[in-house]
Amino acid sequence: AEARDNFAGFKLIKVLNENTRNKCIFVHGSFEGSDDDAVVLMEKTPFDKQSISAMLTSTTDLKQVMQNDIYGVYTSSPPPDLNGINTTIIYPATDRHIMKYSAQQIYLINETAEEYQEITLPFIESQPFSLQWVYNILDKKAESDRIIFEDEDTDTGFILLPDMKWDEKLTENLYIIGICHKRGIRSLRDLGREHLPLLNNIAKKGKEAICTKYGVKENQLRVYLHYQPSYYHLHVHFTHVNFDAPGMNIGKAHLLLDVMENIEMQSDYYPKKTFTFTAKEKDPLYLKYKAAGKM
Ligand code: M7G
Repeated sequence: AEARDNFAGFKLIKVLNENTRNKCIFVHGSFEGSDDDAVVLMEKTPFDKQSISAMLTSTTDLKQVMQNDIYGVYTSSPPPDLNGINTTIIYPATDRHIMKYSAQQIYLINETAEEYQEITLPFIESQPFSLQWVYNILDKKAESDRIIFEDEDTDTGFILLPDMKWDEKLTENLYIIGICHKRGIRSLRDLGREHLPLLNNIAKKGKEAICTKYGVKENQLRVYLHYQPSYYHLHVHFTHVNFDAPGMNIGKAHLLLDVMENIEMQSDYYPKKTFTFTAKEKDPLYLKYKAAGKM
């Protein structure tokens, strides 16, 4: 898909979700002249300590809302370059994308090893989300200019680059992903002793590269995997400890060091474990558990 200069021809279909605290909104729409769906994710950017003095000047217009004694309330309009909105356009979007970004009731699923084999694995093999973007990164067909670090080894190698959710402006909300070169490791569920060199490598070299490039300390990085992930090609999340990153909740985030230690103690820990994770009510995986009489 090619880059756009503006939202000309965009038709809003529905606001999927909105969060006033995180200051983000997710919408479903379409572009004129096409039947394809679009999902647009918008998030107001955090304040940047470095540019705050440039914002507190005559370039920022103030409009008074009220004045009471010493208390003046205004709406202010800083220049757009100091007051941006991070925007992700997913186009063409599938029904799964619309579902992923919709507000819905969530439920907990307990997944035993047997249920993984009987229910979850067939679901994963039906390719819930395309891995094309992952292969584009690994094959240097997209985002190659954004690569922070690469280890090319086919067994233990990986590519480190900024997550789509991070605009790279502030280290306080640093979000980086490490994607392994080896194909076929779907998730945490597949990991065993044979993957320890890979996990070790990602933990060690990933942290080193991030600390060198962004000047953060090793003990300021949260390093973890998601279960369930959205994309079933093994990848590791690196986020700044000060950042309340989405997807850090109990049941979803598993610290990489804990994962490595559990595997060291018992190689088939993850293939055998019962996982508990959340799923949305319209999530096909939740519907499969429901259809199997498990919910
Ligand atoms: P996940 O645990 O599989 O999914 O992580 P979830 O956290 O979205 O539920 C995948 C990670 O990859 C997420 O943090 C996404 O923001 C990130 N990501 C997804 N896509 C499609 C891209 C992409 O095209 N480029 C980059 N750099 N990151 C992406």
